[in-house]
Amino acid sequence: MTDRPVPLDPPVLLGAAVPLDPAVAPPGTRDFRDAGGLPASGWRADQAEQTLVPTHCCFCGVQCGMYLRVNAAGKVFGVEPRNHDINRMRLCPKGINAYQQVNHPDRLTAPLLRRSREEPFREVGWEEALTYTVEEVRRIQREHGVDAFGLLGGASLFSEKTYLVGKFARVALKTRHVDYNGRLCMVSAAGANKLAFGIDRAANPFSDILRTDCLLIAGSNVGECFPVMTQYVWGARDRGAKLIVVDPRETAVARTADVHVALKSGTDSAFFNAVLHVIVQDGLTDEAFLAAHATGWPELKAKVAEYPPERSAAICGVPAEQIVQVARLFGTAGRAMAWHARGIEHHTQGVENCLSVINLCAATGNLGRPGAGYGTITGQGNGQGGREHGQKSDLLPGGRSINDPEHRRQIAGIWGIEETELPQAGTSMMEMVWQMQRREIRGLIGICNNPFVSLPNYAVVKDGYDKLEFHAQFDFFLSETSANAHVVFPVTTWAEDEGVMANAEARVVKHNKAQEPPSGVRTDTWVMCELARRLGVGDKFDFAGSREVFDELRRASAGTVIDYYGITYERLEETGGIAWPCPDTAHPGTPRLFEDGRTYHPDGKVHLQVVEWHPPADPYDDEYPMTLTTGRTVAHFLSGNQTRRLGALVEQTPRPWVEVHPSHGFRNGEAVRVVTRRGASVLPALVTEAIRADHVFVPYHWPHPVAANALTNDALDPRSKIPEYKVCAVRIERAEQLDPVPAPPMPPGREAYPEAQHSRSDPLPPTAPQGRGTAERG
Ligand SMILES: Nc1nc2c(c(=O)[nH]1)N[C@H]1C(S)=C(S)[C@@H](COP(=O)(O)OP(=O)(O)OC[C@H]3O[C@@H](n4cnc5c(=O)[nH]c(N)nc54)[C@H](O)[C@@H]3O)O[C@H]1N2
Ligand SMILES: Nc1nc2c(c(=O)[nH]1)N[C@H]1C(S)=C(S)[C@@H](COP(=O)(O)OP(=O)(O)OC[C@H]3O[C@@H](n4cnc5c(=O)[nH]c(N)nc54)[C@H](O)[C@@H]3O)O[C@H]1N2
Ligand code: SF4
Ligand SMILES: [Mo]
Repeated sequence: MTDRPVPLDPPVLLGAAVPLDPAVAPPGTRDFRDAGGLPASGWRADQAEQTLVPTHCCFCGVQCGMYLRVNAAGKVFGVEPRNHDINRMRLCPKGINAYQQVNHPDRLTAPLLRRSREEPFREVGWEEALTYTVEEVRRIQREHGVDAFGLLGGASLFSEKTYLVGKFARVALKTRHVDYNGRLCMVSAAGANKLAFGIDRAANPFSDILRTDCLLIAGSNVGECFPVMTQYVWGARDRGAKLIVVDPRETAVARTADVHVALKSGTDSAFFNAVLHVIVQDGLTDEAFLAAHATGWPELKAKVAEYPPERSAAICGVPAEQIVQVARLFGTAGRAMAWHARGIEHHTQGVENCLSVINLCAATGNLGRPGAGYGTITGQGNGQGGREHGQKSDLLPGGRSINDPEHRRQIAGIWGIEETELPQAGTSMMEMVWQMQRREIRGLIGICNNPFVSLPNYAVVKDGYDKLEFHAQFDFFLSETSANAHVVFPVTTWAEDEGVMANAEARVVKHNKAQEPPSGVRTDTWVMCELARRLGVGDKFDFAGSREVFDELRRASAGTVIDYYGITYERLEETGGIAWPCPDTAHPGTPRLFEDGRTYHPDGKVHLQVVEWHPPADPYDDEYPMTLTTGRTVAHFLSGNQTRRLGALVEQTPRPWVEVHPSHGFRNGEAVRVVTRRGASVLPALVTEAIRADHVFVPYHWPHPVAANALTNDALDPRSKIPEYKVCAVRIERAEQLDPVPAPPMPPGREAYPEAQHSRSDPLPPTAPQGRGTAERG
């Protein structure tokens, strides 16, 4: 922040050694050469009438720019690199293959309907599907009350659609029960950000990574999950920055780190408290910064005094010297930065874990300066934007609280309803499933989520959904969840509509429409507006498309912390992206927060929070002595409904596996039964020294019977309500037969996939990039 002397930037060398130059284009502040849809100069189509449409990848929170290639018939058929300043031409395996979804033979092209789960689906017309849905909404709400119908949204939707999900729930369905899949993803970080800073977004742009002297990455497999972001990490390394990685596994990025802290899952807050303990002891805190800009320091200081390195070393299963080493590297760096992701957030103490990292940055004065700061790496393409405008059960547009009378009045005014008509806060996604089990929620619409693969404790999830009297899903491919529904609405992919997403830097980017949807397919926006019209509130949903919704969203966010008012489609196209808050159309956006020394709390201070470590929810005993942790692999995305259908990605990674340390005596590829208190799966072993001997790891992109989520625990963080995906108690056993990998569900009348999908290396597990295999060495 400003009153601390800001060292002059070391000159950033231009040229081959620095892959990305932060001086060229801090987001949203400079002209953006690549705007306006023009391909690189000198490019000429090699086919008549072929065009390139500038847009962004649909998958992760990096939001790489790309061009979609469109042929003379107006169909997307390929991808071209785009020199957007986020990614400078680069794309990862998912980004390169993303276009194949658009004209994929598995696309849903007609609504599917059945009145009971005993019947097969029939393809029906839109009229029948919409009429039946509205009848069921009315019946369930008449018989059991408005709150007996729920809505679950998603953060792969454009922000316009996420805004509509929140409005559709409150104004058309009039229910309190609306939530979304970001609840499974970033809510712990969101909770911590709001408590500490009064604003929920990363504090610094990616380009600041290039300017830091010490980069700490906690609980993120950047190399596989945000592959293009690694360019920023290597850029920082080229300048000599130190790298610290905190992860029970030696991921690709961890392998190159100065310090890799391979702690036990579920112990991060004990670790970070001890790091701060040493920083205090060594006099490395920034007392001037703390006095001027923070509250709660005396209490926090007293708490971390209870975490000497020896105590935390025992909890975390790492050497005490490593804690001291991390403290000295971070505490003595001129500018230090911390980024984290789900590894520290998917815990019953997810909020505390994030707070313990914020405490570290604030106590060392590392906030609000180039190269000094803090960020959570948001996961889904619109993981950031998806949490801003009201699809979360307790939020209204602009991050307003649904519990705040003034906020309620403001939004009721914009929506043209009485404040008293606005429902109160609902519950979280997993709690809604428990309510389905208890038949408190009897009808549900799901838009952009696949809980049968992605929610924890599959047996509970299946039971909850099976108890629904009516269930509709919107998707473009038939997911495991949609395949269990009564109605499936076929909707557009990201390439068939326009709209915005906000990436992990809170930079709002514009996605453009590259082709017309296949016949029979509608946008999520159209379906929500049409259902609203039939529910009698069409006047409140009179939107021709994304642009009209965006204009209402801008107005609804004006004057809030999450201010989009100054962001227009035209400006996004000109600039390549604008970071909010952006209060007026002349405002350049806010790539870096807190530069003026103020947070977004009324007192302008960082509110430091005392953090206490507690053990994970699932206890260890003789039957379940080890730790299961779950996460991702580079080739697949989330529930896999999008990527398990793309040939190259399936070939790269056809099936899940279990990563085990060589000390357990398994051979590579051998069948291992992974057993928890909730279920069991038999998976091939990937034998590797890159995981703690007391841990196993399973990637989660596949359904039952090879679902990681048949094993995981549905315990929730009491504040953020995020499930504890990253740690539960487990045992492993030698088994005979691998469990089969089910083929993706198909709509009626289409040729199904063969029972199991093979790659050239099947049945051996693929060598994960982080998998430091040892089997070859005997
Ligand atoms: N290829 C690919 N990329 C993706 C996605 C995808 O599905 N596939 N999904 C996107 C989304 S929505 C998200 S949320 C992000 C997720 O991105 P990440 O959070 O980076 O990915 P994960 O694999 O969930 O977990 C990250 C790391 O946490 C470690 N970990 C486990 N337990 C602990 C712990 O207790 N403490 C610490 N410090 N680390 C721990 C794991 O070993 C793992 O390496 O990725 C995004 N990008
Ligand atoms: N064990 C374990 N489980 C986890 C995690 C973990 O680390 N471990 N990670 C969690 C995390 S971080 C996340 S984010 C969740 C994700 O969980 P989900 O959101 O359930 O997973 P997705 O695969 O993103 O599901 C999105 C569905 O919507 C569809 N879709 C995509 N775009 C659109 C669109 O524009 N409109 C509509 N209508 N549909 C669309 C896709 O085809 C897909 O079927 O999983 C969580 N589950
Ligand atoms: S890094 Fe993320 S945004 Fe970029 S191409 Fe890969 S999945 Fe898409
Ligand atoms: Mo996520």
